[in-house]
Amino acid sequence: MSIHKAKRSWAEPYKMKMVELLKTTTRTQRLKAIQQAGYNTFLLPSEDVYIDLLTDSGTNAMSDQQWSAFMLGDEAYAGSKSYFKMEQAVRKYYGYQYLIPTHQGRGAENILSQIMIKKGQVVPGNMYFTTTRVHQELAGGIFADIIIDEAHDPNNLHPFKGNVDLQKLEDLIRKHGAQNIAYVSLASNVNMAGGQPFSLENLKALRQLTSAHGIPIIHDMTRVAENAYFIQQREKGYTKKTIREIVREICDLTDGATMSAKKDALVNIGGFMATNDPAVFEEARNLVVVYEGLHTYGGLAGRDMEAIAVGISESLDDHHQKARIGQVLYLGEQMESFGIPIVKPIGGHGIFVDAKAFLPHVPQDQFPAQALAAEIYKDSGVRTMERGIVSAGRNSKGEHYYPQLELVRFTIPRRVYTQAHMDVVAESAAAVFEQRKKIKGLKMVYEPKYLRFFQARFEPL
Ligand code: P70
Repeated sequence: MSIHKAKRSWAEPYKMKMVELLKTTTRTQRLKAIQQAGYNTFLLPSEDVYIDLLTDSGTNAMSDQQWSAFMLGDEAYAGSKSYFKMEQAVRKYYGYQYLIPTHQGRGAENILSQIMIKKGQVVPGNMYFTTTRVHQELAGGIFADIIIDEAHDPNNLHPFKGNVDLQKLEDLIRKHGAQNIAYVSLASNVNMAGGQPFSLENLKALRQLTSAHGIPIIHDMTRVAENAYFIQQREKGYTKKTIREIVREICDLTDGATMSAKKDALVNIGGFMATNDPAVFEEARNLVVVYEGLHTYGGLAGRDMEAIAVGISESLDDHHQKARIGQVLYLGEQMESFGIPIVKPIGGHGIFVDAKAFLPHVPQDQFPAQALAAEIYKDSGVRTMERGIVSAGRNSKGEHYYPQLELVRFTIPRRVYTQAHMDVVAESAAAVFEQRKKIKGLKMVYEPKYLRFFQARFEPL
């Protein structure tokens, strides 16, 4: 055997042409910064952050092709050429016929929810997402979680934790009647479950069940390419299919979609709503002018729509996804080797640390994930995000939802950080893990009415 033991590593299918310099901070500076931020990483100035793993949303590095497409942006108020390019990309790669651009995902969620939900209707979904649920509720809908139970268990190794539990959906249909179900809100690569995919087998069965009852499927396709990668890796019959083919098959099994293009589609801003239903399109075209802008730009600049069109195509490249999810896997395996409890299987867009297992001595109403995110920042300037009780918010009676998953998300932007950055992150998490017994909970001292996690403030107990 030769000295390199026949090891064949893979690497990113791109190289760097420009870099952004980062500031390093001292521990004293970080202690002050997190205190001033009310122990909420959303309130830290990014200048005080070294490695920013708050989100993969809008934080991706665009390619030279995307940047050059920027220069082709047609900034006409009406009928922009760039709109037609984006429409063409959505039709070609996703198969949806009608496109309404929006400033980002939640703009699309607002319009779609207003059109498709009647007051009092139930909206079943494969786990809640914060902005999605808030728009469903503002439109008078009642969210019902129909994800499989395995998704709520961080240690369960089910390969498709994003799957819908069809029995739960059938029970809802029986209880409320199909006419009282607005649609099934189906997210690909479920964010709050840890970036976990559904299988095509499950989606096909869901399609059968919903078609039998005339219930539409609305696809939150924010991370559909990542879901397709897992199907390619894990599902029987799909190993030889391309991500592009799998994505198309997923979209073809649904009736419409909302998307935050800030994730999969590799841009810094943008989103859309898409549908195959001309009546829904008609209404959306009416509503979008109230909230976003004319239906051929929906709050985006022409250059943004150009970059989205290119980004959609780049996101479906098999090598791109292998490197993207490969980097997440690398970080997760490093953390596991240090004994840090994380959600398994390792998901698509980040590593989700199990704060309940990390800090078993901190009760959930003392916000263990929030406290842990603050500790990680103090240790190394790495910024992460709480995805637990603070994110879950309160129910209509004003009580906290107590989600089973109490997580800290280490989210990886696409094409931004190196393997060495991942080493620094894993080592910081390990250093905090060694000191875990000394970490205390927090109390909330300011709570906003909507999506409280963004602006809530805390103090140490
Ligand atoms: C994140 C971001 C956004 C998102 C999403 C899914 C599955 C819709 C949207 C909304 C940003 C975020 C949002 C709320 C709380 C924290 C962070 N997710 N559906 O970091 O899209 O942001 O473009 O309006 O993941 O996960 P947009």
